[in-house]
Amino acid sequence: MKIVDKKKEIKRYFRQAKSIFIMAHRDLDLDALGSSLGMYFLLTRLHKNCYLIIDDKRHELGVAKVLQELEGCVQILTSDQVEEHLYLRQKRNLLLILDTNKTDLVQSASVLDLFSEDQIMIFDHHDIGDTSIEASLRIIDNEVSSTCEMITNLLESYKVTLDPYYATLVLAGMVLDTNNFTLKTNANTYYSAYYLALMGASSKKVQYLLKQDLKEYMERQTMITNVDILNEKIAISKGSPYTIYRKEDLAKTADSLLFFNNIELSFVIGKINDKDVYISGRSLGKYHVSNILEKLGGGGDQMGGACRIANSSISKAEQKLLQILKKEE
Ligand SMILES: [Mn+2]
Repeated sequence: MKIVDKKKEIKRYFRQAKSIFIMAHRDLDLDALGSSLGMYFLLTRLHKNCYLIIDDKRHELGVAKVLQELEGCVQILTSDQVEEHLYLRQKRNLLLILDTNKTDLVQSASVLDLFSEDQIMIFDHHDIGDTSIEASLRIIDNEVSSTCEMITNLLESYKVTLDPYYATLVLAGMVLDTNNFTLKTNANTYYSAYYLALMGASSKKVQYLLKQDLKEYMERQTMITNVDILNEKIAISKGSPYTIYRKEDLAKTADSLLFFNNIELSFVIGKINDKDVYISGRSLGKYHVSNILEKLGGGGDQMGGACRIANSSISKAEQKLLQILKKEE
């Protein structure tokens, strides 16, 4: 469903609301944060009282930079502060869920209980699943590159322009989710980037926000070198059994594997703590990642997903994955 097709309904919801709370997924990335801030400044321009709900204690590099640069410019609440900030007339509160649609992935699931279904709106580009949040307006477009692209379309329909700094943040989310306009990129994606550039979005600043940590990069490169190729099109990389990885690094490595010749599907297996092994999967579209990883208790959508295998070694997890892949082929 395209966001522009729902323009009227969105506008009606916004018109009725006094206080609007914006919540994205846990472990904010630049798409979640960029789209949240794009939405925030659109709504403040419409004279709404807005809040971002952030419970994350630690942030990835780019997100940390943005939050530091914006200190004092944005009303940020933790989930336990939401109730006291609700507008007195309950009906005029609105909760926007961005860049996820799942109960188990939002910053705080308990916040959902403070709002009724008709006070919740979802803007997302991931598939619906078992744990999707009930909301009367779910704008979910899994064809679009990023939530930031959706927000750009919304900005355009409102004819609202953002300050260059904020336009840059929205562009950063798009660059991140498309891996520099290589994944899920179509004419509308370029058009949205163009539209943000017209507002003064700076690609140089985007590059600064997306700067990486060299050590983490090298760890990912090491993982890539430990790769097996199945049927010439499925890449499976494994981390060192002595290293604890961040989930994002496993996901980024799986992203990178898709850049190589013939690879249609990629998996990266690594430890995320002493006991648990995590598998991150990515697909160019031919294979459905979540259909595969659901069999191991995970989830996701066609293009990407993950699962956690408790009390396992990397090789045990790999065996389980290989069994499923053999059936799949
Ligand atoms: Mn996203």
